[in-house]
Amino acid sequence: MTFPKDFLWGGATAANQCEGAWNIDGRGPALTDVTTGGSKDTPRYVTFLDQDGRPGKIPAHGDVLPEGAAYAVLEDEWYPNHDGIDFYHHYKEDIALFAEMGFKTFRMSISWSRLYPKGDELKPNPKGIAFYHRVFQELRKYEIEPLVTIWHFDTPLYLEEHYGGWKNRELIAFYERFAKTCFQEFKGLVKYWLTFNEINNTVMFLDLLGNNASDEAYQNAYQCLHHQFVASARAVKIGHAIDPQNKIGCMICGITFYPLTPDPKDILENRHHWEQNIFYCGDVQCKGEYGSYANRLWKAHHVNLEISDQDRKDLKEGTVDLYTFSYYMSTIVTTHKVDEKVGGNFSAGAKNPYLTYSDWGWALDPDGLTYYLEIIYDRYHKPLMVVENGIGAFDRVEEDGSIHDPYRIDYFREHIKAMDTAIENGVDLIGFTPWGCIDLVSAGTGEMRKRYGFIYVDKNDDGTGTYTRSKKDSFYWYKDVIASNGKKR
Ligand code: P53
Repeated sequence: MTFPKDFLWGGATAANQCEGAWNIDGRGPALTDVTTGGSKDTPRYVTFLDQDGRPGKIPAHGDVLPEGAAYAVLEDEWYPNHDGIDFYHHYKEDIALFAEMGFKTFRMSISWSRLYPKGDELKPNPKGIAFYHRVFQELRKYEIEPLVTIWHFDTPLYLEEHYGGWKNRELIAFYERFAKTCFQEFKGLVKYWLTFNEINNTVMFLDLLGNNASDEAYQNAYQCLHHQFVASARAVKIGHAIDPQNKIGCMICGITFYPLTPDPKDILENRHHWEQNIFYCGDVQCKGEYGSYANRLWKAHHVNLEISDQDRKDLKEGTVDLYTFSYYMSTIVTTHKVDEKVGGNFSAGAKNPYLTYSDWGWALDPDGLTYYLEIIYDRYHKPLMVVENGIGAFDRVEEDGSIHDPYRIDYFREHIKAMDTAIENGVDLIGFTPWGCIDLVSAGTGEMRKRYGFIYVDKNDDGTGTYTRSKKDSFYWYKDVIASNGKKR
């Protein structure tokens, strides 16, 4: 038996992908509310009206709005995040189902624009606060420990439009106010916090999307990241001051990188990928300063960062208590010409002949999880948590309503084994919250049919569906896993 006695088994969600109720009870719009649905092969778009009032759209990742345009919800477009799976009105039922599976913890996020509809107000929206109070009380009823992400891809739209988003240093102060409100309001109800979801995506996606981003794009991405690092560090300090019981973590999109060949050039290139995409953020958030290689990364794209002395002090004083990460796949790095490429969203690059791939082109690689856990634990010696993991798949509902998802059970069985191995090898792993424990809107593609849940939600990509929840085979399987503390799997 390797899993510690009080291991935090649970599941994970994010506000913008499950709550819905996008314009109810005073909530303001977030960027995700002007983002359309897409698919594996078609991107999601962000929609706007141009300066002459004509509708238009740009791909959701990387591009900037044309001069004079304003974000807008357009009549003929589909915005899956508007309704999500309507967790806003179903949270009691959903939490009861989590409790039935035996969840010890539930990862969720707080929608910034539900608390601060525009983002720059001085006082929060009481109806927003009240909603999260109800959710946390409900969790407490079942003794489920909340694990709360403060920012999960959902900066208020107003801050994007009127301040230019995270490029602008002013966002640090707005985020700080938002985070402080969370720590104060939910003191005693929440102990585990994550400051920024997959903070490393900002830079990593420039590479993963594979369309040779400009130096300007890198400049912006690194500057945004720096502001988020400072915001995160300041939030950690505030969180600890408000309640010394608080455990606050970073959250990194964990991808395991492998070199394609033994060519030393590939080995070096691979190491540089780890630095740019994985260590860069972890080092700042866990060690409180930029890694020795940071100058090299900046130079490669002629990046010039504004970092003040106060920033450096904040980073040093605001290091995190835990390192948490998502893990879905590994990927291959090479300096050589690639013959066979992986197709799919966020999975450019060479195909790994030793692995199989999900329907969305993500490499299925449990050993990569062991590898990641061991490398990271050795680097930081902080408790780790796998706060996302899972397989997005097409599920079929049988005539009698049952849903057989052996592929999901197989996936988790192997990944739990991989965690078991890492613990055996000395890693301090304290929790596991599989992604989309209840089906929700995909972040990458905006689809419903890319399902992750143990719980099926009757909601479809054409907008139809009753929002009825039902249990998949994996629901009963995961319940046994938790009850046996990982032994029965
Ligand atoms: P979806 C890309 C690559 C790895 C993780 O992703 C990613 C993404 C962004 O799509 O995001 C995380 O829904 C993220 C969640 C997201 C989940 O992975 O594209 O933290 O919000 O839903 C799964 O299949």
